Amino acid sequence: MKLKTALLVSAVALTPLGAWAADKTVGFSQIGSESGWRAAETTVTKEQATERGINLKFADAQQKQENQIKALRGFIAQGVDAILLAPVVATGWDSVLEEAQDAEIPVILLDRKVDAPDDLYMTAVTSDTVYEGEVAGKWLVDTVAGKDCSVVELQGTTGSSPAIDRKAGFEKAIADASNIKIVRSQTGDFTRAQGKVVMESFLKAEGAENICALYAHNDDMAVGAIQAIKEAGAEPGKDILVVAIDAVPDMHLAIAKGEANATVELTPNMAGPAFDILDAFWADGTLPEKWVQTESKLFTAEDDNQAIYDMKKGLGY
Ligand code: GZL
Repeated sequence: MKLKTALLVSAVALTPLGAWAADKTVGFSQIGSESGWRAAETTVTKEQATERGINLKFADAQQKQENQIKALRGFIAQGVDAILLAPVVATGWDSVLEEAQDAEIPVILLDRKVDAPDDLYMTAVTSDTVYEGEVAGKWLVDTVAGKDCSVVELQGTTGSSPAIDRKAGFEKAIADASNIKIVRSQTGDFTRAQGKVVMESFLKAEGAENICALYAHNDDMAVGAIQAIKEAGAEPGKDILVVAIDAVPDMHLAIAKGEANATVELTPNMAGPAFDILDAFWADGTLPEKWVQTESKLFTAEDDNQAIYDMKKGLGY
C-alpha cells in the first residue's frame, strides 16, 4: 500500500466519529423565534454545534423567506462547509438551492420540507407531520366517542409543510367520524398572539357553547387560544377540548392544570442528527437517506405533565 494511502487510511481509522465536523463552518438559516419550540430548536442547535467544535453562523430570518434566501447567498459567498435550513414555506427555494449545489455546499433541511427536487438538498431531518395530525385527530375521535363535536382549527404558517401536512393528517383521522366537523379553520401563524386573536374571532362567530374542541397546529397557538377561551367565560380543557402539537413545557403545564388535553411531541433536536450526518459525510463521503424521521409521541392528562414540564424547563426550553 502506497505511503499516502496508508496515511489516509490510518487517519480515517484513528479519527473518532464526530471529530470530522470539528472546525468546520456551518451556516444555519433559522425561521425566527415564532414559538417556544422554535426557540428551543435554536438553543439546541447552538449547543450541538459547540459540543462538536463546529463554527456555527446563525441567521434569524424574522419569518421572512427573502431573509432566508439572502442568508443562504451570504453563506455560499463565505464558502461555508455546509448549510442548515429550516424553510419557512415549502416553495420558492429551487434557485438558491441550485446555487448551493453549484458551490458544492451540502444543504440539510431541518423540521420542515421544501417542494423542490430532492437532489438539491442532502437530506431533510423532520418529524412525520402528516402523522402528527393523524395522532391529534385520532385522540379527538376516541375522546368524543361518537358525540357530535364542532372543531375549530388554528393552522400554522400558510404554505409551510407542517401546516399543510398537519391539516391533511387531522382530516384523514376524522374522515370516518361523521359526528366530528371542522367548522372554522384559519392560520394563527404558529404564534401565541395570533392564536389568541383568531380564537377570539372563532368564539365570537360560533359562540363558546357551540365549540366542542380546538385543534391547533402547534402548542403556542393553543396556549394563546386558551387565554381567549377563558376571557370568553368558558373552561378550556373542559367546555372546549384542546389538542395541539410540539409538547412544549407550557403545554404540559396547561394539561397539568386541566386547561388543555393532549399534545404530540416534536423534538427540538433536529441538528444533532444533521451534524452526525455531516460528520459521516466528511469522514468518508457517506450519504444519508433523503429523509431522516424524528419520533412523535402523544401526551395526555394520563402523563405526569408537571414532572415533564420541570424536566423540559431544565433542558433549556
Ligand atoms: C414543525 C415546526 C413548527 C413547530 C412550530 O416541524 O416547523 O414550526 O410545530 C414552529 O412550533 O413554528
